[in-house]
Amino acid sequence: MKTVYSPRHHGHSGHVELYNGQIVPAFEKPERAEMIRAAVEARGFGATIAPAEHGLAPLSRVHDPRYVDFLSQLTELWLADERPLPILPSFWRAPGMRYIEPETVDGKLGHFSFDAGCCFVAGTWDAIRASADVALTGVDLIRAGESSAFALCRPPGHHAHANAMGGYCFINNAAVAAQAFRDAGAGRVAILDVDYHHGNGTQTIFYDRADVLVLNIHGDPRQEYPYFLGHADEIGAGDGEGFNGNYPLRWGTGFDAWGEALDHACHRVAAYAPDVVVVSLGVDTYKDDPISQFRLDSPDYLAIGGRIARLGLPTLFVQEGGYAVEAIGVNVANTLEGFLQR
Ligand code: OKP
Ligand code: ZN
Repeated sequence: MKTVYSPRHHGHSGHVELYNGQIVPAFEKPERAEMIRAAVEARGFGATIAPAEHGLAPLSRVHDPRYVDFLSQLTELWLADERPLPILPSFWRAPGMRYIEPETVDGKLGHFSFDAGCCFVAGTWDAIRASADVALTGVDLIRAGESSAFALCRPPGHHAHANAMGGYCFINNAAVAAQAFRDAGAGRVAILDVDYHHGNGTQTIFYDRADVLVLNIHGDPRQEYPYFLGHADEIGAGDGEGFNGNYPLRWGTGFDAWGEALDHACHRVAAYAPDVVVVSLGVDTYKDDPISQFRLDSPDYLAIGGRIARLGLPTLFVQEGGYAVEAIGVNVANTLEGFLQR
């Protein structure tokens, strides 16, 4: 299994987040990707390759082009106003307010975001583009006949909506990849999101579509971020009814219950018989994750990879979260190793 990686993720660094009412260094930091790369390379799964440039067109297949424009122009717009970096949104609409894109940067920031989890620094846009190219190059590998690939994306993507950033996510790399598979001729794509947090962006993007099955195993939104989506009764709508599935689990969940949810989700994937599976691979389900509340341990990730492998389907792993930096590499590498031992 090849790994797709770009050092351009380093441009998204030195940023901050609001955490428990304090401005703190961001949990989603460059060391994460480097720990993953080191661990995966040490196991010798396959070559690490650089992403190919795919441009912005594949991003606009799942995102509003005006949102992609906004991301591409944000830093320039902010600096033109003689403001210091970083950029952090802090104004949002309440239901009942208007959906009209404001002309000024603070208004645009609120219009195109849903929380303060997306801090912009000078290299952020370049890192976002590289991250999407990493996912798209993973798609290319599988289209060229590889049975699996690992897209070491950073920043992550699964919280990003068609027209809004949030939760450390700007462009929804997994959604872009799934759409690219469809555009290349795949009839059905399944997205299995095993990150600790519900993939609200991915769910929303494909909610009314039957051609992309989206399944999420995550912290119950009654307790956990993103709070306002991810309940079990969200099954899809219109043509997409029956093609979205959520497995919300309570704080403290261990691998017994989590693994049962995975097994159920895998049966659903198998019944859907997709041409390809995209795994949104977050390892913030780990017991010592600093912002999460599940209790998976490192050997459990071998079992997760093994269960996904039993589907016997072409599989693109797309990196999402995981914030216990000292264990993130082992946990990701264990998942891939469990998959490869099929
Ligand atoms: C991104 B990914 C709640 C803080 C939530 C945002 C978490 C974003 C996670 N106390 N902060 O899904 O790993
Ligand atoms: Zn997460």
